Amino acid sequence: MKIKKALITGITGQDGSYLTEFLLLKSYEVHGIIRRASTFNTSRIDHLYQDPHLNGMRLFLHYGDLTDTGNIERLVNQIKPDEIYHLGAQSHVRVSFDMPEYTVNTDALGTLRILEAIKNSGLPIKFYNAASSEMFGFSLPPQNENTPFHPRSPYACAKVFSYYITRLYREAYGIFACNGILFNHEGPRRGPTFVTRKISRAIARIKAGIEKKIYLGNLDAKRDWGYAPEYIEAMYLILQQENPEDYVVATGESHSVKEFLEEAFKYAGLGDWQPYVEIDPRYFRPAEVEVLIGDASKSKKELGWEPKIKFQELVKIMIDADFRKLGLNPSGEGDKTLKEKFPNKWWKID
Ligand code: NAP
Ligand code: F7E
Repeated sequence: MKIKKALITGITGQDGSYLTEFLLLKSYEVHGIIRRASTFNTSRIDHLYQDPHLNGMRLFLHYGDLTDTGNIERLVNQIKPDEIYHLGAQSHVRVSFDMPEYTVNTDALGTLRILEAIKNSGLPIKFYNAASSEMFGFSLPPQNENTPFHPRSPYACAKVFSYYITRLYREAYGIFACNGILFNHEGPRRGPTFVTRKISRAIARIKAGIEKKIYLGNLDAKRDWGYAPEYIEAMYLILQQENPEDYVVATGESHSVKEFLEEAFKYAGLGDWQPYVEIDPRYFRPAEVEVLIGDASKSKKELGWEPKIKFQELVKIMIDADFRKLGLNPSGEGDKTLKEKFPNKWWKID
């Protein structure tokens, strides 16, 4: 049987690392684009990497950048992947207000560069684009595939372009190009400046006596938070369908940052969160997305995809992981949930 080849942009990110684990277990040959950095930026995939001189290697890393057209064209033509999972992005909404041009260059034009490379290659490459619930912005919840977009940040504007250019290349050139409109998905590998991980990490540091306080912005914003490894399976399923389409992936539950704090401090045994939290206006955004609640009924019906992990369990999983990382004893309910709900889980517990 022919071995399938996948190319992943953003392989060093939260989602890229889980997807690599998933595809390697599915016997794919996986190629990933990494950025040259003066420090190592591969910590999330180090456990998967093998010496390139060994036989039977199935993970290959290539230097590249989404802002470099020639590099993207060359990699697509060299690797000739069956599937491209385009996850690379400047993914921080707050930062996109500070770096709007860079964000648009990477997140919007980066997608166009890959689609052009696919089109010019003439190869039958399937393309997954990481679209985002941020595109809905101000639109009233619940949000599904038919909800109008009302982006509220340079990041969201770039993702709207990226969404439409993906659709256009599907309609105009017949490319198997799909959008996964994923709502927030989190886990122990989440970047430490996103709010869930910022909180779980700070709680572990408070417990360990390293920190006393956590500084946050808007506590009233509500998000539909799911568990990242489950969302990776949806990405894969989207590219295995008969026809290329766009799908919302979400839990259908929404909670505020305040509720996350309540749940997390309680589970960690610290009691009320108020004494530990200060508001720092620098974390406010010039325009905020107040409420996101996804309606993933299309994904359930057509992909057979449904999330198993909901809010409270997610909080426990993240706290357990951050406790373990600091050598603290986790209370273990999060780990127990993972074992019970995923007896055949494919990802490494962090
Ligand atoms: P992440 O952890 O921030 O990872 C982003 C990845 O993109 C990293 O590998 C990063 O490389 C890479 N990258 C950034 N700029 C690049 C550039 N100019 N050229 C090449 N690579 C670049 O993001 P994530 O949470 O895994 O999310 C994956 C994708 O889904 C992103 O497109 C994000 O916008 C989108 N999304 C995420 C969520 C969510 O809740 N996680 C929800 C909806 C959509 P470095 O490691 O070198 O920085
Ligand atoms: O913010 C509020 C903040 O940065 C969530 C990205 O993966 O999901 C992510 O974007 C909420 C916002 O995620 C702090 O104002 C309060 O309302 O964790 P976040 P995000 O902006 O929802 C979407 C789907 C993506 O596509 C993005 O790539 O929490 N908040 N205080 C804070 N947020 C942060 N980061 N830091 C705070 O101190």
